[in-house]
Amino acid sequence: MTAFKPLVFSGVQPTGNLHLGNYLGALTKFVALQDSHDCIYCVVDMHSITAQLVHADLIEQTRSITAAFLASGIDPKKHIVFNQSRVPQHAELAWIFNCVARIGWMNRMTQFKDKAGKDRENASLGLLAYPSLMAADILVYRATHVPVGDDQKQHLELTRDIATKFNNDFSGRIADLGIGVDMMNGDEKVNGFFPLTEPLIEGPATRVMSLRDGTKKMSKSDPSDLSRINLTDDADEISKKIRKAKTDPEALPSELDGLKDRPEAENLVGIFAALSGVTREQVIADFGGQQFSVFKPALAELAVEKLAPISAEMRRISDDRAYVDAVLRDGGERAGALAEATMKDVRRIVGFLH
Ligand code: AQP
Repeated sequence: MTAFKPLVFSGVQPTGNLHLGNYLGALTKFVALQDSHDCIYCVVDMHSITAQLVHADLIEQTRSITAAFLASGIDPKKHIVFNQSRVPQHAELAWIFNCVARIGWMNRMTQFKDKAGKDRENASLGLLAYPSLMAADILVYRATHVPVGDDQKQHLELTRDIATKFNNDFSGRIADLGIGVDMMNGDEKVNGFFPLTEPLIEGPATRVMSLRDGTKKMSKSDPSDLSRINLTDDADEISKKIRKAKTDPEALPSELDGLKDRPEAENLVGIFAALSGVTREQVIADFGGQQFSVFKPALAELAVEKLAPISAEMRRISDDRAYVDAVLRDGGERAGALAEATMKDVRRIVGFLH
């Protein structure tokens, strides 16, 4: 069998307003990859009930994330946009992966430790198994590339571990059925059913930090709204949040090295670089030696210029609920057909009688 066809998959949880971190860490990459790859972008509503079961309006949140995808420039005709719960094959494969993965692997996940906090015994079983469902999201399409922020790196390593173990555990069946694919695992040539998916984590803003604490990542669930710039914020809110962003009293350094141990300054420089499409070195070349009283207004102006059109487009698309629902329905049908084709083989490999 020939090599895996390059395919991009990624997902975003409908757990709140999308913020600048989601935009720079994920959405801008989703958009850029559309020209070179077939892409599947998913609103992962099943993931959103792992940390908190009951949401005020999960359906509206799902529509809102979809509107953000479309407003950012994702083309739902050329590619696939859908919500996870519409394609039950994700859950079916996740169950098999729950039996492939080891509890020790899940216990080591830093996101689980962060989200479960001190009361681990009381966290949902779904939160522990989150990476198994994420592996299923990706591998049910046999996706080869996943654009994500840096926080998802560990989950993607686990996705490769699950694929490797499945390929090894079922190597005999895969060979008997003749449905293995040759691939490279490092320098070693191996044969298996699932690809060893590559994460795509690069650029100056793979981990955008909170505007209130440069050591914490910008997050939808941070109780302080001042900690993040939401894609729905208007120009005044964006400017206010950047003005109030925590910084130290020093001017910006004249060398990139001078940002070490200055997490807030480093974060704002990274955001500027990512929004303007230049390197952090270039930002330092332009603003080195300047005070934040000069840098922050320039950053605010840039952020408003880049985000205001997306925010306006999001509002326009959100008002057309029928269109958003039609995109998800159509995407769900196309995704479902692809997922079912994979699951037909997976059921044969595992030995389920159908
Ligand atoms: N701060 C960030 N910087 C860069 N990328 C980020 N991503 C999230 N935060 C940052 C990337 O955005 C994509 C979607 O994330 P998600 O909503 O599925 O889950 P998350 O990582 O748990 O996002 P949040 O905002 O932190 O949500 P909560 O507060 O609900 O946990 C992913 O590619 C992620 O890497």
